[in-house]
Amino acid sequence: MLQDACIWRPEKPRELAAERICRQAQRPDNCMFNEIPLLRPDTPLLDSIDSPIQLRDLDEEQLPILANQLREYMLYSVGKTGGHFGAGLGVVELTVALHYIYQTPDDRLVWDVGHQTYPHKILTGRRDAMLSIRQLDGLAGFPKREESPFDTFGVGHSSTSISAALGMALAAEQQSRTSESAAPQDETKGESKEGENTTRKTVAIIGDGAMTAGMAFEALNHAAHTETDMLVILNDNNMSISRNVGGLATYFSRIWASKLYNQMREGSKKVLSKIPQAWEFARRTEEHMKGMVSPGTLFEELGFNYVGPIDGHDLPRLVHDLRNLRDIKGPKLLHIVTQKGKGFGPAELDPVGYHALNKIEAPSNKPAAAPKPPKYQDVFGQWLCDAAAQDEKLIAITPAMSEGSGMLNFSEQYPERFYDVAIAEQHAVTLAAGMACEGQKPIVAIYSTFLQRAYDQLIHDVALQNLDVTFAIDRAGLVGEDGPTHAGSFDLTFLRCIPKIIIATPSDENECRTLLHTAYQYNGAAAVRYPRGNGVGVAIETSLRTVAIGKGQVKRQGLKNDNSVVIFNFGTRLKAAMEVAEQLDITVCDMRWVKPLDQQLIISMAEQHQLIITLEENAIAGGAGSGVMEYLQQQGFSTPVLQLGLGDHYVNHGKPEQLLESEQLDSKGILNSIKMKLAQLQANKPRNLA
Ligand SMILES: Cc1ncc(C[n+]2csc(CCOP(=O)(O)OP(=O)(O)O)c2C)c(N)n1
Repeated sequence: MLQDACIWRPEKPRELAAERICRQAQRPDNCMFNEIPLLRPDTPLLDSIDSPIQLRDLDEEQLPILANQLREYMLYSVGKTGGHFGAGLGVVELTVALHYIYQTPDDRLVWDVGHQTYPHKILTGRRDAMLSIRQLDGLAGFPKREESPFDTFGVGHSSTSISAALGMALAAEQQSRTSESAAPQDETKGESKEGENTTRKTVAIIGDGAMTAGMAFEALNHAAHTETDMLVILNDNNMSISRNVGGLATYFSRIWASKLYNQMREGSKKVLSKIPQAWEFARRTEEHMKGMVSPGTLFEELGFNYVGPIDGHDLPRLVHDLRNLRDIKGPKLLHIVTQKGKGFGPAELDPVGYHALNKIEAPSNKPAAAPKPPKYQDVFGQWLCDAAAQDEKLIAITPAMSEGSGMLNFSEQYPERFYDVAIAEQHAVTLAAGMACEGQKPIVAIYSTFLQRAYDQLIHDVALQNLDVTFAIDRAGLVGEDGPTHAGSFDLTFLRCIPKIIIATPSDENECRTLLHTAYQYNGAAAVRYPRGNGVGVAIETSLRTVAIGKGQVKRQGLKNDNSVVIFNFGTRLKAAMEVAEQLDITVCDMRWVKPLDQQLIISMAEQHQLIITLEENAIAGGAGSGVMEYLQQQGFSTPVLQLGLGDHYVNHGKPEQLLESEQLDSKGILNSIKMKLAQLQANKPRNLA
């Protein structure tokens, strides 16, 4: 049966022969896969490549065969593990060409976002390890410097590649100068470090989505000014996670559409260059036309040598152009046009749906699992629609994350009040500030990790001016398989110190709705942080209700004795706290608000208990528990406090439950920590008395 279900089924049976020919690489670049292989495909050429050094030994004619096997292997491995999908398929040919032409890892490839690096990982000695990707102790889903010398720059957030590559290129120039000036004094030291290649090349690979961020343009601007030798490859697939939006996206589409014009231009140049007056006239006319449609004017004006647009799946063309560009000095930009999900039929048709893939489970006879509670992102999305129906001043803003943030329904129901601003978190926040100045009520839906990008805007543009902006902060806390680049570990810490902002931490999906509405009604900066994934399964009210700001709730009253303990829970760990409380018979408070804290509740609980536990899915350093400690200190309490949360380290990727366990934030870990603290207090008692 499994055999039957496995790999690479041709669309129609009669195409089998053609597919076989294709596999034998007589038409290697024409293969289209329509199913994910469940069994390891036959990829002999790929299997012979354990390092790009071997790849560079291949004949150019073999490269399309390799690309085809690489694509098939990637389908297989992502089917086994789940993970990012469409973006990697779109850069298979580019990845092969880059490692073929450049002397990696001496020459530096700097990938943007990094979700497209599965083919790069496969070609750089991690083929078999791909089956561990995004799993605890396995490969990371993004480039990671500790993982491989080929991963030159750790990444996960977008639009960093040009800055990082420029830094590397400038460093190469510095080192080259140093080694040149060192050479006459010491003839034996011709190079700056043993074996180091100081004329190394640097290439940044950035998508059209990532190019929309200000940071990418800051780097382009600087790169052109320095005239540094580097190549930027713009991988233009017209997609971010959703369809790419904005003037830049339109500009790129026009460039591609004007390819015909470009070809005509090249043809006429050759003819006209032989007639000087006609050439001068044509040149001026061309300058004029360039402003309208010519490829790359923008980049050329910035000071880049622009080449393209070219078909990014045409391997011979890629190899040819990269070879030429490698030997041209100065800042260059190669514009390639690719198809997200290339080579896998369903992904080509639905690139949004196939941005990432879930692990393919083999068919089983097990009864279907019970439906899960709604995801927090959808609870937010529903609240957004309901609140918008009541208040026409409501505006919703997303920096390119409309699907992930649960805003699709809203965008369809209220298109005129929905703004996808592209990957531009800083702009999203200040845009909201501007709207708030004019009396609108903007909501910025943003992942915790990406809000880090807009910290100054949050303080300087929103909070300082006391503007009425609500932040719906998704993916707060650990995020699982995406790992530390995407974990929302710090928002409570960096928000808590901002004057005037209010901060809510719902502990279930219904509280999420209620606190969102309460924050929205507050006239000022307000943040509600909620986690990735599904709710805990409580009923969700349909009404739009608010609760008191800065007031928590006693969820469970514990035993009053010499060992009495209270847990102040902030957000997602309430269920685990309640389980522990049942076992130890202790008190639990759902604090709801990190700012303002429920000071009355804190004081009364401190008076009644011998040990206070603070619990949060945020860095302990500076988090909600620190707020409790500060307040107790101010009030002169010396009740011992145990702060539970994320330690002073980055938490790697893995299943959410594994990570919670490793951070001792599951019920077992919380229980152990409390028991240990109680034992420590007991042990210290006699010593104190002695
Ligand atoms: C700063 C930041 N904001 C948002 C994201 C979420 N994100 C991941 S991939 C992606 C789309 C990137 O589009 P593009 O650069 O064109 O690459 P493609 O997926 O099309 O290959 C987005 C918005 C991110 N990684 N970093």
